[in-house]
Amino acid sequence: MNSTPPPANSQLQALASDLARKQSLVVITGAGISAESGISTFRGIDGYWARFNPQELASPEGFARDPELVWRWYDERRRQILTAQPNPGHRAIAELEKHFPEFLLITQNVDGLHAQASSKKLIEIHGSIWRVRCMRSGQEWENREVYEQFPVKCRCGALLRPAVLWFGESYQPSLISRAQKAVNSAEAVLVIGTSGQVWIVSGLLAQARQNALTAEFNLEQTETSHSVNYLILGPSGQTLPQLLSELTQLSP
Ligand code: BJW
Repeated sequence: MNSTPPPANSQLQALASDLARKQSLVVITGAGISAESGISTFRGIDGYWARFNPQELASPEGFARDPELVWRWYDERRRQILTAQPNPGHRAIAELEKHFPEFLLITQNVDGLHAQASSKKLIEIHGSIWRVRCMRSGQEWENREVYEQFPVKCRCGALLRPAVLWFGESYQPSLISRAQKAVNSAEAVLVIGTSGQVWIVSGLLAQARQNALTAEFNLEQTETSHSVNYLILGPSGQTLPQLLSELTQLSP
């Protein structure tokens, strides 16, 4: 077995040493954190939006026009996620939570992999692919079925929809205010595996304390990169465990 530690990365060491002095951390994640679990991202050449039209599949208007098409896409994703496992990046974030008295993970992902990796202080700001909502009553519940007939209907006869946040829909006020409060008081904010194209990332970062430490983890530079203190390039399934290992050496 090769027990050689990963090569030292001075950026990661410097970030870990800054984080070791902080009491509060907010982590914001996007589809990139789940890419190494085999789940597709949205943007980029391999992303969903290169193959599908977001207005057709992820908007209330698209659902009203063709609920069967939308359900077939969500059902395909449910099947893919069912066989996926959290990767070392998800697990490193669950461990990071234990290092900070104040901590919040805000994920845009609907796949549930952070919870599966044992993250506890977690907001799924775009909802969950494992919840459904009745279009008549507005009631929501957890549902892990893989369907055979589309569109999916409620027992009351009305359509069910995935309980996720589509384009043009508003964030749930209680979730957004919890996220904003945590970001406002956080001493450090990490933004991981997101293109930052959806408002929530730039909106929350703009609210981070003036003197909060900010770091981005991504495969490539994004529109967020110019405004952060640290840019850690590489697959988050590798860079996050490295960060955790550096941090654990400083504050076990
Ligand atoms: C790796 C990696 C590896 C790869 N390691 N990295 C103001 C008012 C009203 C409307 C708007 C407004 N501002 C903007 C809007 C319109 C719209 C919007 O943002 N449009 C922009 C696209 C221009 N926003 C909305 O409609 C939102 N609502 C809203 O803003 O309401 C106003 C409001 C504000 C405040 C309070 C109250 C109300 C709703 C947006 C809903 C987004 N929905 C989707 C789909 C539904 C969920 C689902 O089915 O999964 O959510 S779209 C899609 O984008 C999905 C994602 O969660 C989201 C973000 O994508 P993400 O995660 O960043 O993925 P990618 O693919 O873009 O990026 C992946 C990144 O990972 C890349 O950078 C890779 O390099 C990297 N990567 N592998 C590290 N191994």
